[in-house]
Amino acid sequence: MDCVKEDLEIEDVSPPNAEGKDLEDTKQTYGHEGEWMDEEEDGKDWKSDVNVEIMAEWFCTNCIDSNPDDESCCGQCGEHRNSGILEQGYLASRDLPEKANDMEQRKDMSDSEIKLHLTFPPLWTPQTDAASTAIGFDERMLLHSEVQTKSHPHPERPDRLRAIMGGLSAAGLFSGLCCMIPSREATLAELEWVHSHSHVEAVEATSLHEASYFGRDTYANNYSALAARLAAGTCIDLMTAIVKGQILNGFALVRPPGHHALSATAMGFCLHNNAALAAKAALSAGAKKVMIIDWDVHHGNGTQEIFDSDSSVLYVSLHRHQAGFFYPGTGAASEVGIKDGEGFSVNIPWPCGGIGDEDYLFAFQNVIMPIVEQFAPDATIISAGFDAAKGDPLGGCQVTPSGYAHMTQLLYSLMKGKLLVVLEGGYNLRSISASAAAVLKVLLGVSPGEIPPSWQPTFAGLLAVSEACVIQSRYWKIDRMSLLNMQMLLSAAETKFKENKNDPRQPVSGPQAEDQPQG
Ligand code: X5A
Ligand code: ZN
Repeated sequence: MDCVKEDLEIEDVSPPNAEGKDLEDTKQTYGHEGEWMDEEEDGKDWKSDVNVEIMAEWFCTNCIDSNPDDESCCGQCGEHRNSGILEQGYLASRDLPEKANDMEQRKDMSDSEIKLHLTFPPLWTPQTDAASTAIGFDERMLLHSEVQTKSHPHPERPDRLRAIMGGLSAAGLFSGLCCMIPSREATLAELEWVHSHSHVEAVEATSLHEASYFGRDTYANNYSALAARLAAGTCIDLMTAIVKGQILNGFALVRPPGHHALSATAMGFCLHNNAALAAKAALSAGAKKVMIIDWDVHHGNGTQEIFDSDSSVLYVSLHRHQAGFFYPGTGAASEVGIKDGEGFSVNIPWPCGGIGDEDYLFAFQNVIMPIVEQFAPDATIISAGFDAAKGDPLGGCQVTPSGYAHMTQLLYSLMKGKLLVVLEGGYNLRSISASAAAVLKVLLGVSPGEIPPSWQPTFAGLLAVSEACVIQSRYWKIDRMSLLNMQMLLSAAETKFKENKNDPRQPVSGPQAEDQPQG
């Protein structure tokens, strides 16, 4: 097992400032700053000189924040300790549903109070002529979970898929509307389309151990290699079926996620790069040009690396970057691809958190759609993490289900429906199940409607998009007028920005940010 141990110790994260990022990561991932590092060193969950009394706590199913034992609702997100979120996803009552269903108690409740407790699927009409949409899912992907040795649950947990599946079923999005494709395991030869032989072996070898780690945050148990093969195989099969015209589009509800997995390294909760494998499958099924658009809040460093020098795969990513201080640290706008692939990586790096729908739509309108129209892909894969969603414990951004629906719609129109959506990250169960449902509806042919007429990016969003525009205009035609317009908005906004206490999250044209609810 010598080679395994060696591989397990590889941690290929080279941030510009590892110390700053580690602290941020630990805090964001585990909610308790520094706590995790203590455990690594001494293997204890608590220090007796600090915690004289041991406080009982519970971890919120929805957002994994810790709560004192005497509270019944999560202080962070409001979810009831025993809510039905794993069965019903975003349609579960946030509060306990029994109260509203119990006629005795209900007598004393007002109509609006009852409405608060009962949630119904919003009304919508499926397109009857919609060509088929396939879901890829397999319960064996739930077997991949962290062997609990830490005091805080890992955010990348099996409940993520339970909540999404629950929400989709409760909303009636499955029955008769979608077809399920049976999952199959990717073969080792397929995995080597994008991964090194030793990487594939290292992942396979984890099945011999009850618990193993790639770096500090990427766990594996006995079933992780199986789950990772199933996730990859599901994406490969869905993509192949789309390119062959057997289905119109597909949603791969898979885990472990994939976009941080490099050709030779597992990292960032990712074992095999599912989206990259789907892109290779598209190419071998006859597609000449493939696009991967990655809206996970983290940069897909693995996907970018795999196709860095490849002009047949266009990689586009929107992500929180913070000048390299946000995980994984890569994805500056200046990273455009190398050799033959120069100009085939497009990075839109948000300089801070708090980025929302209007920034994403602004990026789609000004950089992404113009480039995608020129590239004219034969197949499009969305690396769909939902950790930029409002309420996500890691992302700190503001995207709503409607924002995800509009992004999907823009790509849907361009690709005439031919899309493969691959789940990546996303850690607030309510946010991810509502977002996944919104995306699936668009795949089923339900339009999210017009984009609201008046909307503005934030200063931070404008900054990132115009930076990407300037850099990408070396490779793609970017409309002169929209470049000019952005420059003008920018200089006007710079003045406002200074007046507005230097908050880059202010909308570029309004003081009304204060009125907007903060997630
Ligand atoms: C897939 C994904 C996040 C890794 C964060 C590590 N990974 N701190 O969202
Ligand atoms: Zn992510």
